[in-house]
Amino acid sequence: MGFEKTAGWLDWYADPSKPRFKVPTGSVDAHCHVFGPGDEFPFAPERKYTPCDASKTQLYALRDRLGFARNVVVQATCHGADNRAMVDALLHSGGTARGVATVKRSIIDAELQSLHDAGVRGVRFNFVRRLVDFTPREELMEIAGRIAQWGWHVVIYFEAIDLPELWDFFSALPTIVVVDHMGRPDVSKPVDGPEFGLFLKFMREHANVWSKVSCPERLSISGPKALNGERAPYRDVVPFARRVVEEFPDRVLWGTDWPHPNLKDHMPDDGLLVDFIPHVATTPELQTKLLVENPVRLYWRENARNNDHGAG
Ligand code: 0GY
Repeated sequence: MGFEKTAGWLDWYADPSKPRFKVPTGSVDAHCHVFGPGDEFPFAPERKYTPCDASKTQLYALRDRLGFARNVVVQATCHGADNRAMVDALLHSGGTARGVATVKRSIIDAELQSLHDAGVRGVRFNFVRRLVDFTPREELMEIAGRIAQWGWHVVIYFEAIDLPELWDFFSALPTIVVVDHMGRPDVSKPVDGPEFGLFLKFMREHANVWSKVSCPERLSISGPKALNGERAPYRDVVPFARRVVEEFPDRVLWGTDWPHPNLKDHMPDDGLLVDFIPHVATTPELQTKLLVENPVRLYWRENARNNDHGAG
């Protein structure tokens, strides 16, 4: 089945630079996606965008190019709750990839078990209105209660402006909760201001909440863009991500967000994006926590030295 990309769609960067920053051995790209290929794994009828193809083979080639060892493949909304492309990527990873699925309340235990066996360790609840239709809170809470029994966690994606309204629901989730992209702060506002202050308070008051310090290319207003050899990109995002890494070093993750759905302005060179990391995790100790220890503890618990942070 041929799919026509959404008008203005930006394809992923074809020939990324070799990063200057050498990531620690065993590093995990903890937020990335696969798209189709559409001929093999059709996009969902309810999708809000139609992307270019971005296959598992292309994802794993990028992993090797950037020097990473493992991936966490997050179900993209263009596949709805049809997790086949993501699961296929996990099954062809030789154990080097874990997954985050989208599931409906109607899923049966045998299907959850089969996702677990493939390497799924979480579900994603998406509150970004341009990406998904509304799902009732009680339905999501029921799913969270069920997946907790598998030791999985919940990944949440929302805009900063919606945090006050979502606070109580998030607080009631019974698992580890991982926030995508620092809850999408408006980085034109001060890092010490009330909006980001609320997010930091949310993390402070909930020891089960983690954050991905990913997606500077999505959040940045002033750049510079990770293009044309720029090794210090997205400087307006740095204070936000650095604050989270330094205050919560044991609860942060980083990911490329490849193949970068829905970017409108530019498509970053993923090699230069990796060079963003040492600006926000400034010591080898912080880098190892961010890229190795934390994601291994969450996604490869059986390999982690400390099992104390597992949910469920
Ligand atoms: C991201 C961000 C976006 C899209 C999705 O699943 C998705 O479609 O997550 C976005 O458009 O902001 O994390 O990939």
